[in-house]
Amino acid sequence: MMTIIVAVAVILVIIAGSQLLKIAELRAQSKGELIYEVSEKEAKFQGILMLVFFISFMAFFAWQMCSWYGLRLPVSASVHGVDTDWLTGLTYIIITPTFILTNGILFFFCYKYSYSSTRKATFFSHSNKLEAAWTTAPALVLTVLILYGLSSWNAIMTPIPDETDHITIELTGQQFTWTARYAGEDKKLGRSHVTLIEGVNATGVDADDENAKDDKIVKGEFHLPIGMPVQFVFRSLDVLHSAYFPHFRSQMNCVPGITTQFNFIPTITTEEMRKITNNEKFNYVLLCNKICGAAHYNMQMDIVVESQEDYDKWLAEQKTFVE
Ligand SMILES: [Cu+2]
Repeated sequence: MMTIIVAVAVILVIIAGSQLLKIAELRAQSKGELIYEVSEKEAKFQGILMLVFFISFMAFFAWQMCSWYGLRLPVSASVHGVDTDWLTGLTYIIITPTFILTNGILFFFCYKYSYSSTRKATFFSHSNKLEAAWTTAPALVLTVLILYGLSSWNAIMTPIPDETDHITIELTGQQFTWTARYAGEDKKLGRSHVTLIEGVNATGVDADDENAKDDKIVKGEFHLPIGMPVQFVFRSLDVLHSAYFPHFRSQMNCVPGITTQFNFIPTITTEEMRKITNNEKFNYVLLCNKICGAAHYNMQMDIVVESQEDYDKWLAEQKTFVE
């Protein structure tokens, strides 16, 4: 009943409003006023509002840059990350002035060329020169950015060949934890399948596979030796997760049923990064960057980057999958 009353009231208000408008129109017409014409004064006022909006928006932009600049990530701790940061910086150097200039002109013209009864607009339909200029310039800039981006992408997405010295780590995501598996001496991860998940074998490693015998499974935190290429392989046991390494500028989806991969070379140890960030408690982290459920925010694992010596010592303490 209440709904019907509200609906009727809304309809009545609309009808009353339209009747009032009609009365106003009739009154204006009877006085000989041009009711649909925007006056110069109104147009100028709109133009000033446009300028005020643009200036406030730019002030807000500047304020954000100043007050949040310090919240950026520290210097990249991987080889390719330096390239990625450089590319991001270059992109900002190109798009920031372009954005300010084009929008500045747009809003200023709204003000400067607001309606005037004494001025007639120029009719300008086409210019091949202008078309060519504004097609070529962005095309050139984008080609440079994309080619540079592709070369960085290929560097981390091409699997490390067997003959290159490296370590292989498999990261398995499941609600809401990560498990790391080191490939061991043979540098080959043993087979694994979800159907083999049972009891302590939480990621379904095939114990009968020769390659699996020296695999080491690690929870809580995992270690990386500095300067060593690390081949990562990703799996998921339930839903989509995303392995995000903010300090190494890397991220890859973990997809149920398939493996994904990338590699990077860590360049700064945890100790060094603590000095750089002036934060004794600093730790590299692996985060989940796909909202995967209620405790998604807590799905993380610490990463320790250390010297080869310390890494070897740590790895020797870890148990192999098959004792
Ligand atoms: Cu997740």
